[in-house]
Amino acid sequence: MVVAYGTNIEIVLQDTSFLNVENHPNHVHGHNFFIVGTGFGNFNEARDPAKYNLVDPPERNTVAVPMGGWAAIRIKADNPGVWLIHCHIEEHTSWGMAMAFVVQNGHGPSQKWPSPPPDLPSCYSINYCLVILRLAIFCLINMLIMVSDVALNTLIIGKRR
Ligand SMILES: [Cu+2]
Repeated sequence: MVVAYGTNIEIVLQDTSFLNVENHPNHVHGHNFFIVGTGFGNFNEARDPAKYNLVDPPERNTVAVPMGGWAAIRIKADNPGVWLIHCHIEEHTSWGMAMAFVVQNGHGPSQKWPSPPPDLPSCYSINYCLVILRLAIFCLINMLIMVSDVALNTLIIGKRR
């Protein structure tokens, strides 16, 4: 999802699975949001928005979506970047309970990302190659240490028997 700077986003998080209904604490990066509504069962687009709290909704960065229910959140997209929304149970994130949304730059000076520094190495520059080469040498040395350690331990254990 790509949105213009300043867009108001409403997301309804639905938690009514057939097999394993459980609480999913959903966290949004880069923004706070307002929890305008929660309920049990499936969200009804024709009925449920009328019950939203638009007067003093709680402002959070994480919402516990009720077991067997839903939570509606509203985000003011005023922080340019790529932001993750995910269940904060890491295992669930690995199952795919995650998405990202992109907030485009605005027009004001504090509404856009600064340009990259002029000395930022490009992917094919010599500096980038040197970084990769250093990493490769570091990994190789670590592997050699691990292999020699295992070999030494095997030798020591072998001598003890
Ligand atoms: Cu979860």
